[in-house]
Amino acid sequence: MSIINCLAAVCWGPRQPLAIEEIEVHPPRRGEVRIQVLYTGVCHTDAFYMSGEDPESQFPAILGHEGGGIVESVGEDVTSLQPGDHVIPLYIPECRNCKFCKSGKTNLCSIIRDTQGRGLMPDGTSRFYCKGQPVFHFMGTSTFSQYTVVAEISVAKVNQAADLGKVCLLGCGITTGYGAAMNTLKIEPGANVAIWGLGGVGLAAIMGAKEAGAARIIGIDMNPRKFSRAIEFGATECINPKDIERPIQQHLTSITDGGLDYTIECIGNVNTMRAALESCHKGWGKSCIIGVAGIGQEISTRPFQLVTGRVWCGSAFGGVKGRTMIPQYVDKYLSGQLKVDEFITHHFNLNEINQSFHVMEEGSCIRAVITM
Ligand code: NAD
Ligand code: DAO
Ligand code: ZN
Repeated sequence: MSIINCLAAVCWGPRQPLAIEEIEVHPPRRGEVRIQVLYTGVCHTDAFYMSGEDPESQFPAILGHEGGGIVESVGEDVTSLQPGDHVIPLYIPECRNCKFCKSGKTNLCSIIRDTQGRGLMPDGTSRFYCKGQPVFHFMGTSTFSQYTVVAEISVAKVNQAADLGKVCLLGCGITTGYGAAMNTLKIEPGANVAIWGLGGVGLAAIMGAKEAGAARIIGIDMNPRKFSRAIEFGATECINPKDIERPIQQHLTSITDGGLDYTIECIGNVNTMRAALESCHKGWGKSCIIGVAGIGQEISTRPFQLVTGRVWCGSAFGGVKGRTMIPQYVDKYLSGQLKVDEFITHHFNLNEINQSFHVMEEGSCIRAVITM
């Protein structure tokens, strides 16, 4: 196996636009695979890292974590994948062997967490070089490159019938919202649910709540342009907190006979996280935090809210064990039971990737897909 020269969007430093560079992608080592990335989505987490506010930010780095591609080559001892396989890289691996994987209680496989958090492959080195210097990996995926190298345990092999330009989005946002409703909260038929934030993650949470048979699904967003799509996805009503004169939790408890059975925060704002918890029904209401808040932010509520039976929880990647469940989600998409195409509002080529961040910031974008 030889070094591959290809193009990648490199982040050279905080608050700088991505630069399209020719890079070297070195061959996969033991337990690794090299993937030709064909498509990638763009997510807030990429923008957050670019801002330099992420304490784990290191530069230069190749970002991206919503990819779809084809295995180009495999390293020593790789048994579950071969060249030609269609795959979705995973930012939460599934080794099936660590304490976390074996617990049956979580999807947070932690076997390569340390090196992944430091932007390196599990052996502590990088496979990317640009202008003679090593470039950091990102989230164990680095899908903003035409070729990437990832750990075998960080790869979901998916049905070749699926369009990778669509199902790449199952690598993060859609799976996260849908999975929080289905796996983390396990919403039951007839439940009343409220969802804060009607971006891609919130819409996916609505999709999950609808599939679970929720009776009432209340979508909440400060941008009323988000409402029509939320209704199409299954929200039964939408509320703009700006239109409500009293605190939103007071309004919601009054229109739902005491509060919601489930609430989901898909914004990343500690005030809406509190509102979501306090909108839950006494005795059993459960609130799930998905949104990622800024550095140093803390949540708070009166402890009595929890003493009286409300439950606060969180969800990462929808509680999904990626190697096992992403192929199932892809099959669900292929059989028409899971929306994916409906999330895509923008398409760009790799050399236009910075535009995808602009449309995300201005609020017109649910998900952009980049053709590599
Ligand atoms: P998005 O920006 O597309 O959507 C957020 C929505 O919230 C927007 O429609 C915006 O108008 C609305 N909003 C903002 N402030 C508001 C407020 N104060 N009140 C009401 N509405 C408000 O974002 P997204 O891609 O859907 O992601 C949502 C969150 O989920 C982000 O914080 C992201 O980092 C996080 N996320 C978490 C995970 C995870 O595994 N936990 C995975 C992916 C994304
Ligand atoms: O195991 O400590 C850990 C971290 C696992 C990663 C969880 C990521 C959740 C949120 C990421 C934002 C979206 C990409
Ligand atoms: Zn594990």
